[in-house]
Amino acid sequence: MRSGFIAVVGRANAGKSTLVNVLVGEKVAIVSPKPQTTRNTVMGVVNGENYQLVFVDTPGLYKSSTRLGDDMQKATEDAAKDVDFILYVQDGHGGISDGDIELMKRYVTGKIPAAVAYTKIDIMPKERIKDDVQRLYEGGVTCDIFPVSARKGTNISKLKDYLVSVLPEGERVMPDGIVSDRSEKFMIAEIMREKILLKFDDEVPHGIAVVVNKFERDERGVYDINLDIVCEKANHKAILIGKGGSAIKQVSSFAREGMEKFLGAKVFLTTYVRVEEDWRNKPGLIRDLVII
Ligand SMILES: Nc1nc2c(ncn2[C@@H]2O[C@H](COP(=O)(O)OP(=O)(O)OP(=O)(O)O)[C@@H](O)[C@H]2O)c(=O)[nH]1
Ligand SMILES: [Mg+2]
Repeated sequence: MRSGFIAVVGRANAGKSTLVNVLVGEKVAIVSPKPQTTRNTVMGVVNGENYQLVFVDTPGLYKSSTRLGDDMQKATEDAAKDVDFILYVQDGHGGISDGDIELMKRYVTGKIPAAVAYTKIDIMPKERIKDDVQRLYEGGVTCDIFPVSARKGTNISKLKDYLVSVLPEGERVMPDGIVSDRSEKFMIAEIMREKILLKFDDEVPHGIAVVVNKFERDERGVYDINLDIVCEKANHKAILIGKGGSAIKQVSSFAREGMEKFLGAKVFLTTYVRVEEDWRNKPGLIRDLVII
């Protein structure tokens, strides 16, 4: 039996959460085309007959400009300290800079065994893959490198088999039947945030937090969910609500569909938008609005 924790780290928007979801075979983390989508570490568990992989998805690495951003960076650093293996995710399609190589080497140190998943190969010229891998090795990256596509599933089972083979011998570290360490309520808030990230542009989605006030299931199996969408500026509130409430109505309906899919049941959703000025720089509010 092999089992252990694998921290999945890399730059913001590299494709970490998408890769974790496809490796786990279930959606445990939200995904969006915008950087800084993931704010919390999220575990995704894969059970096999003679193995258990526990992935720890993390907030992406970036130069933060808020207190929340600093906390997220610390959460990633901490998560990468106490694991059996580090899977560093590099966006192949985005091209590799010297800065990428330096950052990668901070996690691929030899202290904790590591590998690189070089992802998004479905949207880049195949000829570049070999050159980039060569560049990483020449730049001093000393671990195995796996070109993959999470979207198309390319090399995913090869990567999974490899991860099983590098984990230590030992019993399961998580109880059977658990796919994530996060609650349904947490995922509901995240699904709302995901749809806001997808629908709104610029700085609006980055200043959003979602707080679930009510999460109840009635005797017919219908979920009654009430949540607050917290934004950091009055003009963001106006954008979120839209003309005559059209924007919030549309995004809520989109989110409700996502929640129904996730819960496998009907959802009755009510939402309320409120402002907490500059909350991303206020530790008390960060604690209340984001569980890091
Ligand atoms: N074409 C393609 N797109 C991908 C692939 N993996 C991820 N993406 C896209 O890349 C974007 C970012 O994906 P995420 O999984 O949210 O990235 P992340 O690294 O978790 O981002 P943060 O949580 O912000 O750090 C999304 O638009 C994904 O759909 C892939 O293998 N191929
Ligand atoms: Mg993510």
